[in-house]
Amino acid sequence: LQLLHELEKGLAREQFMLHYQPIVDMASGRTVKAEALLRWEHPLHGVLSPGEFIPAAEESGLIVALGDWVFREATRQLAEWRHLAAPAFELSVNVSPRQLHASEHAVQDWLDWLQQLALRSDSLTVEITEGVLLDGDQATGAKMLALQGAGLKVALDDFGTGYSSLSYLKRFPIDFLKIDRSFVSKLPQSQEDRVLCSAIIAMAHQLGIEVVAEGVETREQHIFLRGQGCDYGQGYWYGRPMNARSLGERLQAEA
Ligand code: G
Ligand code: G
Ligand code: MN
Ligand code: NA
Repeated sequence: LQLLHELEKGLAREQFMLHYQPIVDMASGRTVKAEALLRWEHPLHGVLSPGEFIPAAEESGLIVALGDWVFREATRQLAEWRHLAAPAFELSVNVSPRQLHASEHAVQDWLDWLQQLALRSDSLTVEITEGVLLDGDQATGAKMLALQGAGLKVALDDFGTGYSSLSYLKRFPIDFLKIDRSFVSKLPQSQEDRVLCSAIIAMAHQLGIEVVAEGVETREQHIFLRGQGCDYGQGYWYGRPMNARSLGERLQAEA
């Protein structure tokens, strides 16, 4: 209850901010996208990460307002970067199950907002985790399809860690899958993880899905994954999550 009150106050007082982690095109090495990651600059407790407050926001329903804020802030920033530095740059935002389920008009509201910003809907990717549809929730699935129908892209986050990764690929026209970092961290030494990553990449490509490797921390991991044809990399090797200004400078330097 206390936390819920704090969350409401934090939203009203603009204590939330987005950090952006670069996503690099493996073949060219260029920063072609970023994932927006939510932070709460709490006046007493310092910077809080999503794991510390998203569950409470979901339970209370405040996730809808918070998610709308994330969407608007990320797209406003994206429009600025596309205008100033990188006309083809793209962003990913994370969307939680509860948010999709509860947001009555979100899809149309978001499309209107993109139009106001003169942003193409395919410049934005919505990242969902497998949990989203595990509920067997028809309404949530329908919302995802509506987002895709409107031209937004969908990424399946943390791929390989849930029960239903594969059936997901069958039921939804996924654009990207993000290999969970638990499959990447022991590359290239682990023979099992080499096999799993190669197989995931090959399977995705045959289904017309592009692949993002998460948690790439070393040059050797980058080289191995690039050699397997992985499309994009994200992780400390390319860059940590950073504030908007730092990412803007990076985009300008690469332009
Ligand atoms: O950056 P960090 O390691 O703290 O992120 C942890 C997790 O929080 C990520 O896996 C991500 O899925 C989730 N997350 C980050 N930003 C958001 C957001 O804006 N909304 C939701 N629902 N989840 C987020
Ligand atoms: O679940 P999701 O992929 O949305 O979470 C992204 C989270 O992973 C972010 O909180 C980010 O801080 C973290 N992260 C990003 N790159 C790396 C990395 O190279 N290594 C590790 N250990 N964590 C990372
Ligand atoms: Mn994510
Ligand atoms: Na992930």
